[in-house]
Amino acid sequence: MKVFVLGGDGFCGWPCAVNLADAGHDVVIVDNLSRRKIDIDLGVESLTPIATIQERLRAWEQVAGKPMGFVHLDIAQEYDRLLELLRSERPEAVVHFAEQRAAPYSMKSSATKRYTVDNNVNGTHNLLAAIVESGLDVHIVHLGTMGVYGYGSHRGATIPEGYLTVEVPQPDGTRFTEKILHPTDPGSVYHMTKTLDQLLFFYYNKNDGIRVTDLHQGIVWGTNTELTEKDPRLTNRFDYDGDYGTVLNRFLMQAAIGYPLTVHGTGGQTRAFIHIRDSVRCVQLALEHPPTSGEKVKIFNQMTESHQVGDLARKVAALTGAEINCLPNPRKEAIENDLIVDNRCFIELGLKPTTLDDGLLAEVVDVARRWADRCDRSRIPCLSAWTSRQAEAIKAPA
Ligand code: NAD
Ligand code: USQ
Repeated sequence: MKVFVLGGDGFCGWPCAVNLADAGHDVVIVDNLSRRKIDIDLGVESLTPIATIQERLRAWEQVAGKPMGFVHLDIAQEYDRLLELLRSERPEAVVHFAEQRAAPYSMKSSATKRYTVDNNVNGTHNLLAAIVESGLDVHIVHLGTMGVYGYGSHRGATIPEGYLTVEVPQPDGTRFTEKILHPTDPGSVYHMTKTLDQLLFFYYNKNDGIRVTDLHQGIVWGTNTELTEKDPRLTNRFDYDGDYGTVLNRFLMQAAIGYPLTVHGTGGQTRAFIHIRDSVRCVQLALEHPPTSGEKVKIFNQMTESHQVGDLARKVAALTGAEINCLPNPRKEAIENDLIVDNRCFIELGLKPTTLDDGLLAEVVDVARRWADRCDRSRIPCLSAWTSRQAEAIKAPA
């Protein structure tokens, strides 16, 4: 099928685009290359050397024997071009990765808060409005986040796949049950944009019958897939800096260069994780199992394991001999939380998860140690603070 991959030059989008092309789909990447520009603004680079999008596409054509399309377009700013592209290419599905995805970057300043809201909310809304205006029946597969449910206490309850069944008491003492979107509890401006996306999907699905699958994805770890390993020019990015690096990949890189693992607070935060290979597979499964006409938004929890940050640090330390450093937390977040997640939709569709135990060591040896000399140690600390109180705490001498 013809598929647009919005944000297909990014960390999750690139291996996904390559995988869909390999599976025989006719892939067009749509990206404004803003992520590469943010690297330049921040003065950081992916730990792995990444080729330009043009080199990536040339390499893919040589490896696969057929080309992938690319359109340089800003989905949040260029509505008319987006509409025209939909009309001319008539995709059957659009996978939507094209958002500013770092929570710390979104909390850096009022400028980055405003950019994150403008970019993410406008981009998603433009896509929905353009699909309606085009009159096409396009299935949207959106990359959302587990963070929409929040990381406060769920009092031991299992987080369902998007919808919660509630009982509503009536004045006459009777009760009725209702399935509602799970209440949201975002922990950053970035996470808040994902909760707004959810409402946009809910509305356009109800009003216009747009078919949507919203993937509530956990923290992605790892770097490459079998396909991106086929040519050095296909190598995926690996972020390690204090804004874009996510916790487990940061710990793996820190262990590789002998930098004490940067645990925020006591490390009692529990989060959901998924390997990049499984993320790619889940997107393909979601595309191949679209909602039927008239079906409400499908929501899948795209994660395979939950771990406490402190436990992850201890696991990586046991594997590598790294030291652990508990730092003042730059974020305003619960010191500790429970996280039990229902992810049976993907398991029932046949996902075979890559576990931490299977993949950690390979990632340290093959990626983090291999590229260790490209790391700029001065860019490791997380300096984006959630409030002035956190800013003071991270500045205070240890
Ligand atoms: P990324 O920053 O590496 O990639 C995002 C891509 O989208 C970039 O190539 C960027 O240039 C592009 N983009 C951003 N705004 C755009 C716009 N207005 N128009 C066109 N292109 C635009 O991020 P990622 O890690 O690949 O994440 C992709 C998606 O998956 C995001 O929506 C993110 O919220 C979600 N997600 C990521 C993770 C993770 O751990 N990386 C976890 C859960 C969910
Ligand atoms: N943390 C540390 N040390 C570090 C970095 C982070 O202890 O060096 C802690 C944070 O304080 C937080 C947890 O690790 O408690 C997770 O942080 P993260 O940066 O790995 O992940 P997060 O900010 O939640 O965002 C990432 C992606 C985002 C995605 C989200 C999925 O950047 O795009 O939506 O993971 S989820 O966490 O499930 O909401």
